[in-house]
Amino acid sequence: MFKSLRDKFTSFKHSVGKAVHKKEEAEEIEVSSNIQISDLPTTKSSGPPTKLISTTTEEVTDAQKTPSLSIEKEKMKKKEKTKKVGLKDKAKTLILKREAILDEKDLAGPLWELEISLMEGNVALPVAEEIVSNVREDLIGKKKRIFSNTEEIVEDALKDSIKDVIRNDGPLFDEMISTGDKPVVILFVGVNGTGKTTTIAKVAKRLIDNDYSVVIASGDTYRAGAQEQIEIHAERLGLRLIKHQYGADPSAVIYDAVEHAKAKGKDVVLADTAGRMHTDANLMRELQKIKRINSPRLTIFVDEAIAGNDAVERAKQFNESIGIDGSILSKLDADARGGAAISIPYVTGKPIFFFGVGQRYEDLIVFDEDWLLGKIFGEE
Ligand SMILES: Nc1nc2c(ncn2[C@@H]2O[C@H](COP(=O)(O)OP(=O)(O)O)[C@@H](O)[C@H]2O)c(=O)[nH]1
Ligand SMILES: [Mg+2]
Repeated sequence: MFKSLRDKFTSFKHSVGKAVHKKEEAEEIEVSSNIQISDLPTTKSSGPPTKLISTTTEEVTDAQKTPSLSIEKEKMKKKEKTKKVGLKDKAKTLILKREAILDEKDLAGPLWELEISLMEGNVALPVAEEIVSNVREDLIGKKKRIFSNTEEIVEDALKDSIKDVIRNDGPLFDEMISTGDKPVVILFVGVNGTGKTTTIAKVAKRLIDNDYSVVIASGDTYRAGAQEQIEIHAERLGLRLIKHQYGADPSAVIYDAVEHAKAKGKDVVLADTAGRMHTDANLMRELQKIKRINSPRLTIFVDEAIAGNDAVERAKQFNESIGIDGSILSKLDADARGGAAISIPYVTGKPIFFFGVGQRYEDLIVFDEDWLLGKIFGEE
């Protein structure tokens, strides 16, 4: 899960680390050209001489900011200071104070590499651009203490920018179920084989565990075996399944399920539908009809993480043509890249409610930004 993104982010951290290092070296050279050998300690201080030269960076940098000061004056000042404070102490304080300021030029290479990496990790282009621009804004011009951990700073910038693109302030799935009129009708849509039916069973199990009563509508009246597949789940979970013949109008099946739920005082109707391509206008119109007749509280788009950018594009198209309230991304367990998980919320402007992470009923994870970031950045 997210291995590719994790590796790429690590490589970005290293690249920025190198840029910082290069900057340090450049400063050291500038500094050393302003210092006479007599300024250097002759005692066995920790680290090679260049390290100690670098400890005076801040002083010299400050002096450089005041061009009116002659180099001679700078040297005098430096010598005075050196006398007052013991060399070792001086080294310590100055090391702690030393800073590097990254500019656009330092980061151009690493940021370009980051954008390519994101796209290779299946992050959609506009999302990759947004992340890169957030990271750029965060890192450039900031004074970074050299002795604070560069990688940590970069990781924080990456995390913040990812949080920004996945942020959604809409109500959570559980809130939507617990509030408002019953039954809550939830329509599941998406292309074929992405995990809609399995996801419905997982969501049903979760609802039952939370003490809701559930009815399932067998709205895939098209694909051979679809009704039997969902029937098995309903039996296992002890749920009532409402179904018609194959070829029947799915709007009518779902309508019956809603009527049944109303009559029996059930809390939730989970409505399956046949998979369809977002490019098939007729089948998309069928979904519009289902929505018109049954007014689902939630229309949830289901797709598989392994489809990467295709899943992102489909999420966008389904949202534009029928309007979705959120997504569920299945098969995250089988996806090494993970870009779709970051891209879908941004591209649709709608939350991801759950991740599917396996074939068992309990392999359903409530979307949580900290969980997602933890997985991406390799914290357990
Ligand atoms: N590894 C894995 N497989 C899944 C997950 N969700 C669904 N599947 C499998 O994907 C296949 C297609 O699922 P199905 O629910 O029939 O898809 P549908 O055509 O969209 O209804 C089945 O073999 C499922 O067991 C998941 O989260 N992880
Ligand atoms: Mg199905």
